[in-house]
Amino acid sequence: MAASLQQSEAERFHRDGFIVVRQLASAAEIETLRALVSTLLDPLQGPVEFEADTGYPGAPKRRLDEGGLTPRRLLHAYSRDALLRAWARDARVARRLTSFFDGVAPRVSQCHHNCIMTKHPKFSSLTSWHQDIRYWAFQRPDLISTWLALGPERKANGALLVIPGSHRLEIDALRYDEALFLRTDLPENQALIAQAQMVELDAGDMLFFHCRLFHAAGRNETDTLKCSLVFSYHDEHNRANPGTRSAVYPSIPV
Ligand SMILES: O=C(O)CCC(=O)C(=O)O
Repeated sequence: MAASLQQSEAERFHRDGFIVVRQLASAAEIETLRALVSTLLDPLQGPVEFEADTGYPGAPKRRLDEGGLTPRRLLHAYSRDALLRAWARDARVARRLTSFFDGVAPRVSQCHHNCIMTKHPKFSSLTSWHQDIRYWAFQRPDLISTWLALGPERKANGALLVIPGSHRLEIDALRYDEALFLRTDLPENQALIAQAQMVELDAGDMLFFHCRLFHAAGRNETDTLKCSLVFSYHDEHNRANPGTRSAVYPSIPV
């Protein structure tokens, strides 16, 4: 990739807090990944976060409620399969992350995201406005997640919404609810949310987004499963705080 293209991607990433790289993965690569996801879903292989575990609006309250055992995240993607490990450490991804981390080498976290997000028809809940960093503990709040679409992502199946530039905002603690989602009853939050932009993706597109970027997503209203492969990275100088859930498993150099 030309240095100037890499620089302009980095500039846009730093300005907006996200960037979409179209067709980073080929159709053949996506087909292989989708075949793997099918084997992980049937028969279902754990560990899995179920809809009932999310506590999100519209999710079944208990695992034994109708739809409660619908898989929402196939956890620990990195340790599930060599193909997923290869994706976490893919050179096309690593090169961009290094550039977004101002030349410092990335490490993939095994503690955060590190999953295949699945959004099933019928029993998918929506995700309210939040920043991923809210439950993560690192020396610096400067991590980047990659979101590889394994199929189309549109409004109808719960595509992500982002607020461009929101990773640079300092938000008063009173503007969050107890679970650290943005309170939607406050006019100042409503004005912020009005700036949201939908991130429509096709299979093979990759979204890179900063851990302070506000984002949300809707339900899957279609009759087709949506799935995406998601990893989070920090630079090798930015360590997880000892004793926190961010430090439970070591990060892996990419
Ligand atoms: O697909 C979704 O519902 C969004 C998931 C999300 O934002 C997250 O896991 O941080």
